[in-house]
Order: sequence, then C-alpha cells, then structure tokens
Amino acid sequence: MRQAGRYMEEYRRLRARFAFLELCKRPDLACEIAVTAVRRLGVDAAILFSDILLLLEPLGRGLVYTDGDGPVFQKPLRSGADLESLQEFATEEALGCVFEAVRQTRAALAGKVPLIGFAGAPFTLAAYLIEGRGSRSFALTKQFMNADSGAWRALMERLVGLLVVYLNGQIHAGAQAIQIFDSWVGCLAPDDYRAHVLPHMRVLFSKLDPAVPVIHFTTGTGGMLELIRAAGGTIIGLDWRADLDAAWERVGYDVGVQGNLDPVALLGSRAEVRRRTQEILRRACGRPGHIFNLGHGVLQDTPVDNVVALVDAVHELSAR
Ligand code: 1CP
Repeated sequence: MRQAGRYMEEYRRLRARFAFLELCKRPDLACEIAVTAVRRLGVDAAILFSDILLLLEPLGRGLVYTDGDGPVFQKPLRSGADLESLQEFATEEALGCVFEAVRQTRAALAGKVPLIGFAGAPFTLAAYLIEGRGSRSFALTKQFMNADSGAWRALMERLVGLLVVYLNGQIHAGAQAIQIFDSWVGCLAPDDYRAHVLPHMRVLFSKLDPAVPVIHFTTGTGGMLELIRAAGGTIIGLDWRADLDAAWERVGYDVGVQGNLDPVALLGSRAEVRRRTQEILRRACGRPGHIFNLGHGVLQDTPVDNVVALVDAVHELSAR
C-alpha cells in the first residue's frame, strides 16, 4: 500500500532528478523503485511502481502531477458531450512502457517475492476525470452520474474496456496478482453503488485472466461490504474502520481479506504498532487467506524504520 513513495529517502533522491511521470514511464527506474522498497522493507510482495492515472493520460485531458495538489486533469469531463472528445489510443503504443516495467521488475525480483500489478477501478478513475483532482464530497461525480445515467454508463463501459486490456496486458507481462483500487467509492450510497458501479465491476472481474488472484481494494465501504464482495475479487481489501473478524464474516470465508492497520499507527511508537498488529492477527485467527497490510497508503511523514518494524512484527507474530 504505497510502499514505495516519498516517505523513503531512496525514492526522494530519484524524485529530485526526475519528474514523477518520467519515473513511471522509464521501466528501468520504475523497476529500481519497486525492488528497492522490497529490499528495504523486507515485505513479502512487490507492487509495480506506477500510478492509477497513467491509464487515463492518453485520453488527452491534460494530466499533470503538481507538487502541492497531487494529480490534476486540466481538462476535466463535465458533461456527456465531453465523452466524445476522449481520444482513442493503441494500448501497446501508449502504455507498453508499463508492461515493460512489469517484465523488468519481475525479472529483477528473481522469484524471491511475487509481483502485484494494479489499476484504478472505473469509479475512482471516473471521479478523477470528472472532478479534475481529488475531492472531499465528489459532488461533480455524483451529479454527472445522476443527471445523465446514459453518459455515465458509456464512461464506465469505456473505462472497463481499457482496464480489461491494461490488466490482462500486465498479467501477460508477468504480474502474479492484480490489485484494483477503488479508493473513493466509499463516498457513494449503497443504492448508487448497486445501480451505477457494481454491474461494471462484475464485467471487469469476469474479463480478467483467471490465472491470477485479484485484490478488490476500497476504503470507507463498511456500510456496503457485502456489495463490494458481490462485485467480485478473490481478496477483499479492508480499511481500519471495521474490525477484521466481523468484516471477514460479512464478506464470507470463501474469499480472502487484506488489511487492516490504520496507517496513522505507523507515526506512533513501535510498541503501539506491535500491539495493534497483534490485535489484527488475533482477529484473523490464523485462517488461511489473510494478507496483512495497511488499510490505506503509507503516509508521507512515516519513519521508514517503523515500517520495517511492522514487517518484522508481522513475520514474528504470524510464524507457525
Ligand atoms: O510526487 C510524487 O513523487 C508522487 C507521489 C506518488 C506516488 C509515489 C503518486 C501521485 N503516485 C505514486 C505511486 C503509486 N500510486 C503506486 C505505486 C507505489 C507503491 O504502492 O509502492 C500505487 C499503487 C498508486 C495508486 C494510487 N494512485 C491510488 C490508489 C491507492 C490509494 O492510495 O488510494 C490513487 C488514488 C492514486 C492517485 C494519486 N497519485 C499520486 C497521488 C498523491 C495520488 C492521490 C491523490 C489524492 O489523494 O487525490
């Protein structure tokens, strides 16, 4: 969960020399960042170094990464009519660098740990396209969805089509699991999720190569975990707003779960990190299918040594 990033000295050093998008588009640099994080932290899996918004850049809406505001689309989608102006592109030509980063990272890991590929879910991607940036209320996204359900459906279908090619391309290039980030879908009412998102997620999951497990990550969805599970995924991501044992019971023991330490815990003492880790493992009951992780991304001010201590604690406390 953002294991490579600005909290890490090695990353900041590279980032001082290259723009963020260049790091993503240069397979050698993306590979170096992902592998360095694994080596530094001792985690059990690598995640591709990239960003969920890379897939949207070739649509031509002016994606820029700003230092203060994070990612911004300079030409956000504001109506159904704007859909017509989304550019068509050939995946291999526009995003072949991502597949090459998968190949190089997989080779560099040399079988020591598996590699997770990823993409944003259609709702979260649409939210960035429509808002132009992150948001608190996602009012524009919800208004778009409510005002013109035909255009919303067309946008979801377009994104699902892109995602199927993009994710199967990553699997084909060597990704051994896929994580789908629906980071902002927790802003929706369950009825809206059911009507405007769930059917598209089902199509997406049904078209991914079944050879690899798929982690379905969301945050703030404690009011509709059953729907998230019904949408699909081999593993359901849980944030810290739910007890892991109760949430697992709700989604069912026939899927795995991932989570669910509050990233803020990593800003506290090692003793507190260890205590909370023990508590999550107790709730997982040693059941197979639990991936220990944070409930959301590592925060920028996190001391790297606390993350290392967390990884060590998980290994020690879950050893059989
Ligand atoms: O300036 C910089 O150096 C850029 C910081 C940064 C990094 C390191 C961004 C901009 N993206 C990333 C990498 C990234 N993003 C990874 C690979 C690294 C790893 O995990 O080891 C992954 C998996 C992501 C996924 C991502 N990007 C998500 C989903 C996960 C989540 O955190 O919810 C989202 C929502 C994004 C959008 C995005 N990109 C970057 C930022 C700062 C953001 C979030 C902005 C916001 O809060 O709206």
